[in-house]
Amino acid sequence: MKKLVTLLLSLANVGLAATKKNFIIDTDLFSDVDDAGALLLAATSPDVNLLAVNVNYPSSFSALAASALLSHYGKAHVPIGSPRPLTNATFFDRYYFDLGEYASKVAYHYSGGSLPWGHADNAWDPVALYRKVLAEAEDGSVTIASIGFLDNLSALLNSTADASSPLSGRDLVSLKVSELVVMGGSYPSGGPSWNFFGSNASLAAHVVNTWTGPGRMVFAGDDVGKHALTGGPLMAEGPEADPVGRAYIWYGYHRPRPSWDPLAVWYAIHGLGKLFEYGNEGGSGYNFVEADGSNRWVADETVRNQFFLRLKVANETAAEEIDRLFLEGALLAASGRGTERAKQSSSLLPCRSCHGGREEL
Ligand SMILES: *[C@@H]1O[C@H](CO)[C@@H](O)[C@H](O)[C@H]1NC(C)=O
Ligand SMILES: *[C@@H]1O[C@H](CO)[C@@H](O)[C@H](O)[C@H]1NC(C)=O
Ligand SMILES: *[C@@H]1O[C@H](CO)[C@@H](O)[C@H](O)[C@H]1NC(C)=O
Ligand SMILES: *[C@@H]1O[C@H](CO)[C@@H](O)[C@H](O)[C@H]1NC(C)=O
Ligand SMILES: CC(=O)N[C@H]1CO[C@H](CO)[C@@H](O)[C@@H]1O
Repeated sequence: MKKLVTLLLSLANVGLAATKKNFIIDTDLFSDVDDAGALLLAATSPDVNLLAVNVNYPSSFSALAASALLSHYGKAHVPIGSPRPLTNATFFDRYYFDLGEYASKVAYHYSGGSLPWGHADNAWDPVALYRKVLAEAEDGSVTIASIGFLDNLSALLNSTADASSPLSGRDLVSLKVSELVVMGGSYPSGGPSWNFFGSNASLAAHVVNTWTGPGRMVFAGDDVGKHALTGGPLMAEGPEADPVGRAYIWYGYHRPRPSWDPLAVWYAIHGLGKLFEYGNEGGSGYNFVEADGSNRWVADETVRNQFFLRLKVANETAAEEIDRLFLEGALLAASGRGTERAKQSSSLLPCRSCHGGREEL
């Protein structure tokens, strides 16, 4: 184990020397746990320079959980935005009466980072945060991974000059953003998709239908991660007190989950790589979102900066890659500065409580 950890650390250090992608994540981190997995990937990837995390669901626990996770994985300094007004909503599975809640638990037991427990009010306004980090970034250097609702991005596009930049939100995006990766929709077409209608479908339509280049907009549809079930090895073999491992247990009671957000973030980090290919033949056309959150791909030879993803490997192969990275990231955090905190959390949370959940199912 020690050798493995040393190897991982040295790999991470090699990564530091290479160019890292400037990255912003926009996440709901509330009604599904795969957002937490996606944050683990981004926070522990040697290829990512995480500039900011915007939360697009107004629960204070979502913002606090984002802070706790970033802090655990060594990214305590990353600023976090949250929509207002904040609520104290907690997830309740009113559809299946089956899934559990994780955000408040992660927020409390792993409290840390820029928004420790009790300090959700200090979260940035998402648009102000977007504008600040975009204005400070090199031109054409920023990747945004949208793994939840698109409300904040709509507000960013509509924003006007402020202290950070004299540019409009749309001009700032054109100048700074090289790629927007959007998890949501069905390709080439399909009915209402959760990330498009779950908050405000007209805002999702606004972002997708009026996005301006030259940056690319790439869609990871609902089909991409649906059958790639992950989290199993992290729950079973990961560090006992890893917060994302815990979150998967609290949410799914030891059952793995689809990898919608982790696979979207994997693409945002690595590009097509060994997992993906573009699904739109010839790389042309554009996505159109309707007012109800359904969508369709429109053929248009003149539009060349929009793409949708298909897995080019088996679901199981994609899942193995995500599971491998979950474990690597969790081990790195547990071996480094995370150790003390992990021990502390472990004593706070006797593991019996989580195994109890499984037995009751
Ligand atoms: C949420 O809970 C905190 C801590 O109990 C409290 O200070 C705050 O007023 C609550 N916010 C809302 C909107 O109820
Ligand atoms: C941004 O402006 C569009 C119209 O141009 C509007 O439909 C949308 O609701 C606005 N977004 C927000 C977040 O207010
Ligand atoms: C969607 O957002 C817009 C702009 O903020 C707002 O005017 C509209 O009422 C919202 N629609 C729903 C269904 O909440
Ligand atoms: C993933 O699994 C689904 C459901 O079994 C199947 O329809 C799909 O073709 C699989 N995808 C890949 C890339 O193997
Ligand atoms: C500053 C700003 O406009 N923030 C917005 C982020 O998006 C939500 C949803 O539209 C708005 O309520 C916030 O005002």
